[in-house]
Amino acid sequence: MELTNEYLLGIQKKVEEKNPSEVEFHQAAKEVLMSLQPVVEKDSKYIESGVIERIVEPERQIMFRVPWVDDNGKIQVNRGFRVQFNSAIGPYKGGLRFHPTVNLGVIKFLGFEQIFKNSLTTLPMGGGKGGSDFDPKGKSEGEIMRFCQSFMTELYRHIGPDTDVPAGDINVGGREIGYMFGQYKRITNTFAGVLTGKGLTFGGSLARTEATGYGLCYFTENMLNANGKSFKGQTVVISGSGNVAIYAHQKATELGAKVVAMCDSNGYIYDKNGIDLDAIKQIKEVERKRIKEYLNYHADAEYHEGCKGIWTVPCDIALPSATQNEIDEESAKILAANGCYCVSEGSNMSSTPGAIEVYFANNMLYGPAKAANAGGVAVSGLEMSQNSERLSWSFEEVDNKLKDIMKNIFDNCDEKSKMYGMPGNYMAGANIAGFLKVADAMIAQAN
Ligand code: NDP
Ligand code: 2IT
Repeated sequence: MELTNEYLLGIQKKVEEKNPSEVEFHQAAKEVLMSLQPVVEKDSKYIESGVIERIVEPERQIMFRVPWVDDNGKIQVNRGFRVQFNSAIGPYKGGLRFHPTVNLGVIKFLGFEQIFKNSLTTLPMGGGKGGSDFDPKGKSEGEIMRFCQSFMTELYRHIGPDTDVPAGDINVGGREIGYMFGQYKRITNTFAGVLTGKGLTFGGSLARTEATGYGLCYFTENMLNANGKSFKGQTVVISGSGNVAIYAHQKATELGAKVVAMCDSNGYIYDKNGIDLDAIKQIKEVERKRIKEYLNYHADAEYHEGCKGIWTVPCDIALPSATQNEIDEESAKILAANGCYCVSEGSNMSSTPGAIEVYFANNMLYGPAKAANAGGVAVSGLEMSQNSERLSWSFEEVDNKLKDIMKNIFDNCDEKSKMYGMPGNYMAGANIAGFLKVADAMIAQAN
């Protein structure tokens, strides 16, 4: 697919001029604009209302200093971000990422995609994202706690249960959310549903931990079924070994697949017998160590330095679940040559534009992140509902709602791909379906 529509090309040009060096944001915007070509050609109201010019401009972006005291008593400083991108259909909602690669362009691509993802869930959530270039690797518990507290000491004034509700993302899990929630509560003297992914003793939802990985597999199973296939008996490669990857492994295995490779940013493991998830959980969730340690549990498995090599492991289905642009054109070609017929994205913007072209050229099934990984934020939305009614639902109740939401997302992507003349292009389907609801709300609200 190419971006050829003159009007949309003009918007893309402006996005690039007004936001120089934000390359990830340019990439995310271009993919959506490309998908919207048949939409503006069918209904001129999306041009006349200027809604697309508006949707690529964040409502508000906040950048702040985060000073924190390290274990030697020295003050360190990081940069904090919160981009409140769109509130047309609900309070800003989206995760916080702590990683040295975080910059404004990364947060803006994530916040932009979150608008459409949250719309697809059908729940009332706008789009936002935040985080910091803080690197938790090698930091002590105390340093991480003090960083989280300092981060919230600024962030608290910008968020609220009806304003903006952050959650986790890379390197922000239950522990960090707990520290940030505690700080918010102390500063404001309110016990409020202002973050999701909370601990189960203070307002967290059952199944939120599992939600993104489970949801990814529910979406993928729906996509496979619609194309005469299923996870059963398939060989699967999952990149990453964090929250999304671990629960994707668990659900894919439950659905009958064998997961043979996983990775972290240092390297990947290949276990022809199927990766032992208990070992991974022990290494990653309990000990917070490197994936290489897996060899201490299974000496006959292989470890290879470098995470990119994971895409050379032959598989039927690939579930990238680490970070953006982790599959490039070269890796996509290797996957295709080795017989992989389905790529479904747990990480946000897992694939470069070149990789996506390879998927389509090889008639592979492609589940785009904003649809495939929407289960996490969907259960965050359910956590907000439970907090509002001051009740908590059972695991089964939440999991069943998640299953329904993921099926509905797949059906909606499928339907829109057909309606706009691109059957099977779930990327376009997701972008269009996510866009239409938000755009109509923005037009009605004239902002
Ligand atoms: P975690 O921090 O729990 O795990 C991240 C995993 O990816 C780790 O194995 C990490 O390795 C690896 N990783 C991170 N950055 C890089 C990098 N630059 N290069 C190579 N490997 C990397 O995060 P999550 O599992 O929560 O998030 C994974 C992806 O899923 C992200 O793209 C996130 O945006 C997306 N996502 C997360 C949701 C959630 O609910 N948590 C919801 C929807 C999407 P290492 O430990 O070596 O850094
Ligand atoms: O990318 C994502 O959807 C997330 N990191 C989860 C966001 C959320 O608010 O639960």
